[in-house]
Amino acid sequence: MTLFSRREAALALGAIAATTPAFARNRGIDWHALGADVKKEMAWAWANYREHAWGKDDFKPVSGGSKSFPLKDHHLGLSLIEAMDTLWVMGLDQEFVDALGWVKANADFDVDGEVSVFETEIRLVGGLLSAHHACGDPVLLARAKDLADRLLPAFDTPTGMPYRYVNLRTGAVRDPATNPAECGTHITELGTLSKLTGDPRYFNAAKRALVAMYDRRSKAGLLADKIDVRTGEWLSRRASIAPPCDSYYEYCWDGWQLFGDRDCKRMYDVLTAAILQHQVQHAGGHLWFVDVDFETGKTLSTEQDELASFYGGLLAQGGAGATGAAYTRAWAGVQQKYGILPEGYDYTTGKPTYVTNALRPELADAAFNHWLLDRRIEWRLLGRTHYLNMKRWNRTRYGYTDMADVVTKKQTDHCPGYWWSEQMKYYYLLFSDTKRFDYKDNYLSTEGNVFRGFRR
Ligand code: DMJ
Repeated sequence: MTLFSRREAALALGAIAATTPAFARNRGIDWHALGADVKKEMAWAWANYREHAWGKDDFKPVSGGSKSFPLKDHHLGLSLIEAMDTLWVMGLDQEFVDALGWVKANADFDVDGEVSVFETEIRLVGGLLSAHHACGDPVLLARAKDLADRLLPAFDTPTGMPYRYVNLRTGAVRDPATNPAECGTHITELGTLSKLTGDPRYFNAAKRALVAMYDRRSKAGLLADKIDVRTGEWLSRRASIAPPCDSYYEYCWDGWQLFGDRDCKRMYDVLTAAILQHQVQHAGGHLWFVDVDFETGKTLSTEQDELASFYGGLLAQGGAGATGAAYTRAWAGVQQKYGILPEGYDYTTGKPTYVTNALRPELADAAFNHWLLDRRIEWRLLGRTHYLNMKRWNRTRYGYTDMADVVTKKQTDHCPGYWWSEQMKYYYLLFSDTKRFDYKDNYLSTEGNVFRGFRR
């Protein structure tokens, strides 16, 4: 007696063939359930922020206190503004509406205090613009414009490279000794503002700064990490992909990705070719980037900075997928070792050089960018480990906190604003397959702010 007819058996085999690869592809993981879990954690942390620190800048999730940033003694609503587009894309709609209400009633940048031009740009101008992209409310655009107008005096220098600090009310500037990241991480925020307002001044200021830095590259094609914005003289010799240089390279690529600006693409290509030529080293089956002298290419340091772990995703975006993946895998190995990445690590000793971790999103950022490009499960798994380890070791009474020591897993009492904008969004987008996001055509800034790709 046969249990199945030939046709039924063929159908059953077909069904197995059709379902097994999908199951194998997913490694038996319910990714959408994981996305729902990220949303639940976001909603829980948000409710606590709302109860204990509503409208404050950085939240202290152990004590329920807060800390102002980027102003010294005055809160601008940093975490709230950073969280907005993440709330929206997760479908936490009431929370988003409440935050929008706060911005309308309370966001006021007319303060006699000094801010970092870079931090204010990427977090606050960017946060307001991505929230505007999510809902289209003109007040968000007006606030972003008002704030950007207060930053613009910093760009008024002989070279076009901005001072590091500006007073939001008086426009007084301070500290001409800048670096690639602080000089060149403006074009997507200011360019978006130009696009939305029709006023080219914003884009032009940002591009002038980007080009001014590029034009001062060495014959080897490398940038050093300190420069005087008044004279354009280099003040250091160190070339690095880590801070304070990291997002300069990101924004050369991004100027191309978001606006199709060919100069930006050319700058990215030239600088990246030099980095790949002079800074790559292989050790123990892994690929790393070392710091070198920007003229001679001589190695200065093999120490690795966790903040550079985003760079593999950028390389993949720019077309160097294999090198980018190799670098991200090197960092995945460090994550395997410590659970949470130490902020400093030396591959020659195999030991951390700094044991702290300020709730950093960079490896999740890389995983998300790789996955957007090639959809390999490896990147989803990497993001999942990053998330689950964070849940295990950074979760505390009212939310998520920095780590004082990744070896002993000692926590501190501080949640940086970018946590709301970056990793929580990367995890959710990586796992949820949400319909609110266009996975094929999108743009996320260095702070995880979405300027293209939301589907209302
Ligand atoms: C974020 O503010 C941005 O990603 C920035 O470019 C550098 N890193 C921090 C988070 O670690």
